[in-house]
Amino acid sequence: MPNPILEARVIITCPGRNFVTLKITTTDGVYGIGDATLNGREFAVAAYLQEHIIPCLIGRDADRIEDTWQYLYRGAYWRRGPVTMSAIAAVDVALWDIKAKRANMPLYQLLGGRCRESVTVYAHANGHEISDLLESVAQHQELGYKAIRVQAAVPGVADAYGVPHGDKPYEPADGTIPREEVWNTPKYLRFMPRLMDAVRSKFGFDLAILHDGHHRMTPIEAASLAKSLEEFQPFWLEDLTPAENQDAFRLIRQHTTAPLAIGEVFNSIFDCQKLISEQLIDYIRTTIVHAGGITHMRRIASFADLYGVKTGSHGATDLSPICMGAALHFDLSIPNFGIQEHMPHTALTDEVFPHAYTFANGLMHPGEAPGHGVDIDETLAAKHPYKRAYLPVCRLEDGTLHNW
Ligand code: GCO
Ligand code: MG
Repeated sequence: MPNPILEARVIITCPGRNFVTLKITTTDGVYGIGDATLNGREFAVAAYLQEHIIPCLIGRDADRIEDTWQYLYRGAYWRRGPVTMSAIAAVDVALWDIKAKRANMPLYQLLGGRCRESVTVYAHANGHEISDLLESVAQHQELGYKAIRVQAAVPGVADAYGVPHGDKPYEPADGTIPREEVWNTPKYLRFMPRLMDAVRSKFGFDLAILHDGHHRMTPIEAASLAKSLEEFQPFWLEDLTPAENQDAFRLIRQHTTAPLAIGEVFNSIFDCQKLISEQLIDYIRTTIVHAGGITHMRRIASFADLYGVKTGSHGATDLSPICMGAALHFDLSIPNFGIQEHMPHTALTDEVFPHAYTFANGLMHPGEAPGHGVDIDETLAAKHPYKRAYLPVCRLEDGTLHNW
């Protein structure tokens, strides 16, 4: 029996930061929701959905998830890119939500059932000084985390990635126009071994330690960082250099056995085809929302599995709780899951998006609610309207525009 789509709507809300949600309702009254948030470019995805996708959804059979994915991907003629792929992802996740609700199953069951008991997540620790960072690592360990990302301010460098300004929790999209940060790579390269040494000396080698380079190095700088940190056995080094040129990672790989992770800004399997098939990375960090939904993420994960590459999905607070919920079902159901990023949302965001997923002892579970288990309180969402916000931009000390 077909299950035609009756209605689809975009909901934009800002419970502290902006989120875009697609809500699809079918003629039998079941609804599903998908995350469509693209930090700093929210209205581009909202307009893509409203003007170009929703008119084609009405009357389509909600059960035909793969066919709908192909229709939206191939049918647009213009392929890929963060706006297109986030819009497709929102539809895809909403349809998986509907299908799992109709089957009366938590989504991971529909995806083949669980491959593990729960999902290991990593937290963010940071500090203005190494001593603050060590304290932050200790606090996260007390919360139960077994894997922790470490970022600290670099002496003599105005702005380091991943460190809050002042005492507020870290949240980079804070400018009504983009804030300009100033960066110095050589100072960072000299500082990082000191940071890692301090962390390993205090916490030993059992704790999984991660670090994010946030695209700021050239390939040879990245190789030099990885080589210098290898002895501290990082769980991974993330986004050391941009990957528009996937070959850049071959150079890094030639110099180090430190595990490499990348992919939070990728949108499709083609962005990581060479990285994976030539085994230039160890973890692929694409997410449900920015890489075409569950349907496309399953394709990326299956491809990665052939080459011993594991997943390590992006899970920052600019991805809504809907993405987090969907990611946890995905993580539980695939064989080559590696780790999942977890940056907890604010209490208000959690209230706007009530959810079945839980955290305990460094592990998360998507819960047993039918569907992906995340909902949206539209009345509360409406009380927190969109506020324009930009991610920062980054310049070198001589004023050259760099990668943030
Ligand atoms: C991470 C990320 C993020 C991004 C953010 C940009 O590893 O969590 O690098 O924090 O900076 O998602 O919008
Ligand atoms: Mg990152």
